[in-house]
Amino acid sequence: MKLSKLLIGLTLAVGFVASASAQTVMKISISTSQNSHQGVGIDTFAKEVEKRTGGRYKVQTFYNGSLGGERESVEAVQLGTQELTLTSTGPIPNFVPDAKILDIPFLFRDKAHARAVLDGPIGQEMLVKFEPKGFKALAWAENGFRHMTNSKRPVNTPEDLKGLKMRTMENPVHVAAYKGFGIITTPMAFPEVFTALQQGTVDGQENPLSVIMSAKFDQVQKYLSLTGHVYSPCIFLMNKASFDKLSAADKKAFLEAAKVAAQANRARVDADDASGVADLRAKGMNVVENVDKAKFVAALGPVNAEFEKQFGKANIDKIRNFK
Ligand code: EAX
Repeated sequence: MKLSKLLIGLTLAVGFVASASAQTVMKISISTSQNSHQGVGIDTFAKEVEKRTGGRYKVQTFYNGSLGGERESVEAVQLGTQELTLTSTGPIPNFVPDAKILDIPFLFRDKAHARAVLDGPIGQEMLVKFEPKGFKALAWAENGFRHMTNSKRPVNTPEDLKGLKMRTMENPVHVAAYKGFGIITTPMAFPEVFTALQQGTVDGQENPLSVIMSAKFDQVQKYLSLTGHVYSPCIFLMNKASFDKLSAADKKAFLEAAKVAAQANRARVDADDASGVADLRAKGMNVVENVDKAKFVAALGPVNAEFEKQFGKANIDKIRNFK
């Protein structure tokens, strides 16, 4: 081979290696659509990571549970077959049981309270508990306060829920509490919910306005009640080994990208909460805005006593009373 040819070959080979290693591609997934509070969250995250790493990292975004439901995505992140996911805490108890305390109904007064707890010492200590399980938890985001929908009747009090068959997340705290309301609980992964509602496999489900709107549940549910029975956190999870491989500066970039993304996600939840009732009414839903909240709280008396035993009353009070 002529020397010039060899040199061209070498140059091409070096160029190929350099460009191949110039960008690392990672995947992030959500179970809701791109046009949603979670979509805004991961789109912002991808943009911020790219910007803050000068394009050395690219985050590919997957919507609508196209890589699997939330439990499958969290498993994939733990195994490292997928680097990142933004998930609700629905499946989290299987991985980090301590996080269950955040799923207790009527724990948070409002979104400001929940956000302050999650961004404060309690929430930040909880993020660290994901590390021994193979995750780097980058930041808390949210779904918002969950409300009930069904196809049978307006719900004003817990008595109206008795005997309704409702899809719940695969979350033991939710399931225990909703049984306390008298609901027949049917845990199910999110990607199956629309069809289950459409076919009448279940009568109802519960989710924040952001999810109800982006999943178009108004097409298959007549009644919405603003029960606000539980706050639904979301969390940006990354495979721990993938995070550990990053340089110190890139680690900071990922963490900051997740913080900015969480802010964008929460702002969208606020916007959806502001517009949701009018939007869903316009689409034909019957909305009960003022449910008898005290009765819903009272219905959970016995379940709450159980939770106090399980999690420690002092730990629950620490969250309830956080200012
Ligand atoms: O995270 O499963 C659920 O109801 C969740 O709220 C939904 O997947 C969005």
